[in-house]
Amino acid sequence: MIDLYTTGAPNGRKITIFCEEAELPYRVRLVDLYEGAHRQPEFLAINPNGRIPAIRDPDGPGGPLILWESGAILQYLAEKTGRFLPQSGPARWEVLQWLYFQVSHAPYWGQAHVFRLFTPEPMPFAIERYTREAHRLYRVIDDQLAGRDWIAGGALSVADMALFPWVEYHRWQGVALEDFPAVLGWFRRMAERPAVARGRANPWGVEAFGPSARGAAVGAKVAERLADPAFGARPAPDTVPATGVTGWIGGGAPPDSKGDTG
Ligand SMILES: N[C@@H](CCC(=O)N[C@@H](CS)C(=O)NCC(=O)O)C(=O)O
Repeated sequence: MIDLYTTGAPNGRKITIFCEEAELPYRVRLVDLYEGAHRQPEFLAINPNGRIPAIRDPDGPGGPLILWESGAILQYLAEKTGRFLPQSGPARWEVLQWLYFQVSHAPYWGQAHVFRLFTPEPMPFAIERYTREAHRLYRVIDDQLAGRDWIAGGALSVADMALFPWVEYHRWQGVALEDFPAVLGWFRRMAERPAVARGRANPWGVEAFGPSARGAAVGAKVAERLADPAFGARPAPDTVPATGVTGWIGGGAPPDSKGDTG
């Protein structure tokens, strides 16, 4: 049975959702980030990068396999089970393209979480930059999902499973899903799946913060921020001023621009 080193966090939920969908037996080995378990030598021996998720597959190719990085784990499990990643053809590359898109852009959403919810003092530049980028990414996904049930390859895939746990945090990112109707429809399709429901709740869901006192403190902080009317008044994509360096880097140069770095 596969050991999954994880906690209640979006990159870990990618893998619980996969295992539930693929009916692949797995066992959660809790690495509670709020307790600093990911910085302990026992876990660093598994993932020297000190991040979840990681897996240990006793039946790996040529012997037991330890693997970390959520995208690599999803691809490995998809190939191991023959599920949720086409084996060849353009659909395979489309799914991998969107999988790589997700894993390489998720940190923007992560930074939106940090700067919108967790800095001791508000940092407007960072809030603007990452809120703007969060919206831009939802626009890209919304355009792709328009007229499609799933993000890539014409069927549910590892790319959907990578995206879903991050879109679950849209409120943290200052995004209202109503502004992105194709994403909203897709999000509901995903959420209705019993396997997704099981995976997104293991070991705990987006509204929970685990058994530790620090987790409870983070949960209280999040609840306070989300209840703040100023937090809810997100900047909509076209009302965030695209000026100077912030506009150029965060929002992309306007089409008639020669590159305004002012
Ligand atoms: N690129 C990695 C990112 C993993 C990651 O950042 N995981 C977060 C939880 S979602 C984590 O372990 N954070 C611990 C920390 O920031 O110290 C992946 O996709 O697996």
